[in-house]
Amino acid sequence: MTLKSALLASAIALTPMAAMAELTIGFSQIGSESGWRAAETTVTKQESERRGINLKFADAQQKQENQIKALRTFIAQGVDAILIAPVVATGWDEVLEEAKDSDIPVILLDRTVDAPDELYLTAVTSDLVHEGKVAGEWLATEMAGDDCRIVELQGTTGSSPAIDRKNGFEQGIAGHDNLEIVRSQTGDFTRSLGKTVMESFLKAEGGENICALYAHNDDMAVGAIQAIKEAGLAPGVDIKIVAIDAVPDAHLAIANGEMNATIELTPNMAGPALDALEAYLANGAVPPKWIQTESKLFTTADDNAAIYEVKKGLGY
Ligand code: GYE
Repeated sequence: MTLKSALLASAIALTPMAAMAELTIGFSQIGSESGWRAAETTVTKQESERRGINLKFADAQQKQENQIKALRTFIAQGVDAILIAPVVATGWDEVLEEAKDSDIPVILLDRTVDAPDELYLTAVTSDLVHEGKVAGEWLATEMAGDDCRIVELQGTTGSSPAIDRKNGFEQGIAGHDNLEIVRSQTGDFTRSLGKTVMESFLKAEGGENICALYAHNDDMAVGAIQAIKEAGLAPGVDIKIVAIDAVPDAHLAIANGEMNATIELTPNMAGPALDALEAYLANGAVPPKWIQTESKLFTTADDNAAIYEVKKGLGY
């Protein structure tokens, strides 16, 4: 523990709630590319307000250079800690070193980085590989040995969810020779590009030759559903659809028979992150390098209409 964090810890130890109320935290958010991302931003602001934290929010518009600029600004401002959802996995070592040199703890939210783990306090993420594997295993069970030509909409190129969810899905379908990924391309986690890329898949393969879509997030799946309908096909029936996030519109699509399964990703990464930060700053409690959030599969067997009604008011 450095002198600065020791002094801060002793100050917080004396007046824990008041000291937390004086915390200033910089949050470098990727952008608002998906409904899930918007919900994460909402929840992070709510969790900070609840704790009396002064949150400095920076939206990077999906550009790494904007996130690096934001981190340097936070460091210059001498914030007490930094939260970052890193848009891609590489290119962070230098700026994370600068934060470390300034004694500013950094916590990663929902994505990881290819950097030495001493450069960040902890990462609050789901098991991204497991999510992909659950999706693959669900499709294998659903197809029950029938042949299935699969198209895949990948997340943002170079991001840890795109890398890990692709690897996990391939693990999930491994050993099932009846399942084959015939097209795989990034839709950048957005509805619009998900629709455009699905249109290209339908044109290239012929809709009748596509059995299933695996999308790395629900927003790309929702865009693809529009493309499938415009091609005169029934999403969820002619083409099975499995994705990840469990945003309200995915539950609505499943309830309407237009999608088949989604794996839930909680938008509340900030709660566990701020709890860990509070313990670290108050008494030097070092958290594990990975705080894992749970992943839950939802299918047509669940009451998706009711779940939609509950979730639609939660900041998505
Ligand atoms: O699945 C997607 C967002 O980083 C795991 O990013 C997150 C992903 C999430 O764009 O909706």
